[in-house]
Amino acid sequence: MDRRNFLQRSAALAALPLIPSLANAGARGAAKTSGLSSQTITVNGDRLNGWLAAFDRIGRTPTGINRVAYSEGDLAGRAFTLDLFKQSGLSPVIDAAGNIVARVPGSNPALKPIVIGSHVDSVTDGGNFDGPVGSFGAIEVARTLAERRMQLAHPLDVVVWQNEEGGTYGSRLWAGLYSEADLDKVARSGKTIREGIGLIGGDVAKLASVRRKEGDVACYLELHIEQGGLLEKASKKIGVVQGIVGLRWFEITITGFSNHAGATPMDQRQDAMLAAARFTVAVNDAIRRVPGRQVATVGRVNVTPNTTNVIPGQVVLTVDLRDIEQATIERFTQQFEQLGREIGEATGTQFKFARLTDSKPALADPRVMDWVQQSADTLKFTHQRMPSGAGHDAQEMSHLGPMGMIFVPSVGGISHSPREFSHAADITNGANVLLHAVIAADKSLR
Ligand code: HGY
Ligand code: MN
Ligand code: MN
Repeated sequence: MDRRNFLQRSAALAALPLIPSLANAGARGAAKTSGLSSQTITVNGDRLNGWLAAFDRIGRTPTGINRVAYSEGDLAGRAFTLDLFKQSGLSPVIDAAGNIVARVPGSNPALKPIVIGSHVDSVTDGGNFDGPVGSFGAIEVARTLAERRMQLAHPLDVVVWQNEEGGTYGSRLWAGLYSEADLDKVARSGKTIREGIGLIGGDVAKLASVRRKEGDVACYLELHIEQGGLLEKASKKIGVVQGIVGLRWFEITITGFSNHAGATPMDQRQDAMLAAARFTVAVNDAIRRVPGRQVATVGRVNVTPNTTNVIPGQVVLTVDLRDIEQATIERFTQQFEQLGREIGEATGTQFKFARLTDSKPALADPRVMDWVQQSADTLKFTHQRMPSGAGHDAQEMSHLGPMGMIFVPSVGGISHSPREFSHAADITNGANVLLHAVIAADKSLR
């Protein structure tokens, strides 16, 4: 199904009849999970993909999807998502961190919750699938369980994390992986994290109330598009994620001296742009010189005064450094700082390194990988185990309990782009694997 008729599956599919609230499923004596055989249970793929088709217009601009955290597009995306929760009989609340959380009671309230979810904020000029597939897939799983009157033993928390793209803030606030200084960092929308949390309905004064510690989560499962091309290349339907790369974002301020572009001889310049250009090439060379899967990207550059006839006096650029090994990240951090000193020396400029965000590499729990794999086998979907080159809230959630992720193919391996696309059938497959993995986790973790 191509993009055009994907969009024709209008919101009408989404406007489905309301069902009584799930929140008091227990009160209505829902059948326990020993009711229907979980073999027969499947999600409503048309409904799920209808939601995604309707969501495509939210925050869409001529250059792509812009639901950047704390922006108008994000607020609209969160409002749409809250409506989906309610349409699906869930009772969402905004926690102090600004995450959207809905709890479905389990038959044994003494058990820790199984948590499923993802995010709905996007990068600048991004796509419609990175985040919403897992967020709406989680809502669909909860709705399907209720419609089939299957109550888990564990409570089930459906979560839409805030500001995943700016550094997995919503989940880091649950896991306590942040500092007070982080809250004053300026997000892509121009608001600080602190301002953003207030804007989306959180309460910075009460962040302690969302804090969980290791063992507070029975299991975390996240459905997500692969954002790479491995599944498509291998013609596999499901990715069983083994681990998520660690990532470190630097903001580097290079200070030179603004001067006249015509009257300043070439050997008397402190050209911040020249230093930035040399540094960008040197970072790329350093990363590629060593065999491995490490990656580094200079993605954002701001030049001051950014004027044709003035030698740039300042450049602020970012580096996104990732690898599955933390030691590799540390090693390249040293190398980049050394390059800054050397290039600064050679160009008469100063390099100042600041850390924007740091997420540690995280391994999926072997049991959770097995539940995902067994679910794919039950549903007869081909699958392969694989790493995640993208960062996810799941890596922060791995500090609170056993974590696992389910990948579905990205067409052409494209993501963080308006050309990001995943087929409806693949999305439905992923949601069905999530559903069965949740049921398996519930049975095994009792
Ligand atoms: O940047 C990432 O890897 C993720 O999409 N936030
Ligand atoms: Mn994502
Ligand atoms: Mn992303």
